[in-house]
Amino acid sequence: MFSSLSRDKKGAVEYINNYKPQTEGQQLRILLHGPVGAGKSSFINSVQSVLKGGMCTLALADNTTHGCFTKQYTTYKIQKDNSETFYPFVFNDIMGLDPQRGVLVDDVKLAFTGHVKEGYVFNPESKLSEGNEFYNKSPTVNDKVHVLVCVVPADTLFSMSDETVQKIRDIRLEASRLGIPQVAVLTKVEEACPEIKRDLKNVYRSINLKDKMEQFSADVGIPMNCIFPVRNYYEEIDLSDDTDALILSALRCIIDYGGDFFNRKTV
Ligand SMILES: Nc1nc2c(ncn2[C@@H]2O[C@H](COP(=O)(O)OP(=O)(O)OP(=O)(O)O)[C@@H](O)[C@H]2O)c(=O)[nH]1
Ligand SMILES: [Mg+2]
Repeated sequence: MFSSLSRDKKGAVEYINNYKPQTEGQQLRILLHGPVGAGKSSFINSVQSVLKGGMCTLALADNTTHGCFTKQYTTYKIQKDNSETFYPFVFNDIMGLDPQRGVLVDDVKLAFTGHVKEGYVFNPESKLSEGNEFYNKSPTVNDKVHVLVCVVPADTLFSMSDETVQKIRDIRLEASRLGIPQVAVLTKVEEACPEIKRDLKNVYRSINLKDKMEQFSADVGIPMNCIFPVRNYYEEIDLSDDTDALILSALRCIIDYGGDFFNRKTV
């Protein structure tokens, strides 16, 4: 039988496959930020895995808990149907928001406005200066960030340091100032709630998770309808419809929000 879940999935995949920014050559830039080890790289890998229908490791994820693994400003593109074309949206995975050694809020702000060049290695000690070879003096619309995604782990949501929460808030405020839409992706939901570990579909019923989302929403100021619970692909070999459905609904909303901003800015 054709379940509603696989029908939804088909619809979401079609929507994403057919998505086109208004102008030819435009590209939607999605910037991921959040605490170290939150699952930012794993989320990019998960999106690619869902769209390709098999496990992918485009943005290497790390399974150690020390320091930040992602240090470079890197753009990830996803190839369409093994052809030479790419999806018209790209991801930037930024170094984690560690209170001491993480990326500087000032550098995230520079990334918003397209001033950080590909390959820049973030320096937690000092901000990217205009004289640096990785400073992009004349960013195009494609270099700018069109949607900001805050990735936070559900299982350790409330053990985040005050500094990290403050950094998330600062970054969000700057994005708001620039009119950049924001979405949050709550990862590791199965680690946060035993009922979800038992069955991922309980994501929609879990009071426990809803409480966490509400608290997080109040802490950082992202509305509930912009917070998406997901479980990333990080060790399984086989894809599952339930996991896919969560990742796809997050991605669909990210694209929608980003697209709105993009069209508004360029019309
Ligand atoms: N259980 C569980 N583990 C996850 C999930 N997503 C990521 N992980 C694990 O969390 C660890 C960190 O994931 P990464 O994707 O490297 O995290 P990151 O946010 O890119 O980290 P930095 O680049 O260091 O800032 C890895 O061991 C992943 O396997 C998830 O949804 N559930
Ligand atoms: Mg990473």
